[in-house]
Amino acid sequence: MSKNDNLWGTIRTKLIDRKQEWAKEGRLLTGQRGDPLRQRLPPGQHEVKNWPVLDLGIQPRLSPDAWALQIDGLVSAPQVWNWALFQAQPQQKFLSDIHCVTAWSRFDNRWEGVSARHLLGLVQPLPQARHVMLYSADGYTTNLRLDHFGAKDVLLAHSWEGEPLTHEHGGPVRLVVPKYYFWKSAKWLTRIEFRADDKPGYWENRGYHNEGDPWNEDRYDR
Ligand SMILES: Nc1nc2c(c(=O)[nH]1)N[C@H]1C(S)=C(S)[C@@H](COP(=O)(O)O)O[C@H]1N2
Ligand SMILES: [Mo]
Repeated sequence: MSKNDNLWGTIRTKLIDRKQEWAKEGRLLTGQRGDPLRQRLPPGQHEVKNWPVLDLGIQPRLSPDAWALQIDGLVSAPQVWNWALFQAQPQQKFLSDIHCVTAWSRFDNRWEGVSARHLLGLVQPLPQARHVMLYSADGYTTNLRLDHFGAKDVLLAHSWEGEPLTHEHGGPVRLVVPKYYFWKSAKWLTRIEFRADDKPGYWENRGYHNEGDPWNEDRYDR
């Protein structure tokens, strides 16, 4: 390991520690509820025009050829999509806002990809399936309720603002779940597992809320 790797390792650990501290302290909590029909910004959020990069500091560089998505667990028709199969699915363009739990929001992001609704129609979850676990190439995981995953605005995105997603932002394919804090939107998505029981993911295991609705200010597990 080089000196730089060690330095980066230390910075990364500090960032993760700080986010865990925020959860313990309840940082940024306003105690208010928001109304998405009357406001654009959920409580405690501010708007940014740039697009910050947030992750665990490991940013896999996956070429589309090296990427595949496994869809398995409690489904009638498990799938493995390589890039060609993924591209062969119906493509959709969605517009949505990002709300990150570290308090920035970014409005009107133009995404393109394959909708979660389309995926659900193909794989047909079994009646026992109630939750999904998302797995990423950097070792990250996050959990969603099946009905939250199946909302009509959820997208497996490969493009943002008309350009392929950069690797920093989770390319070749990331999930976008607009109604929940952005930590639910797994970057470098490689597996979707359908489950009967719920299981916390990376941040859900470290003091963050299990569902993460920004309008309820579901920042932390408290
Ligand atoms: N695979 C993976 N996905 C991830 C993360 C991560 O560390 N690894 N971080 C999450 C968090 S906390 C946020 S805020 C968003 C950030 O996405 P961005 O870097 O494109 O803004 O990705 C989410 N998805
Ligand atoms: Mo985040």
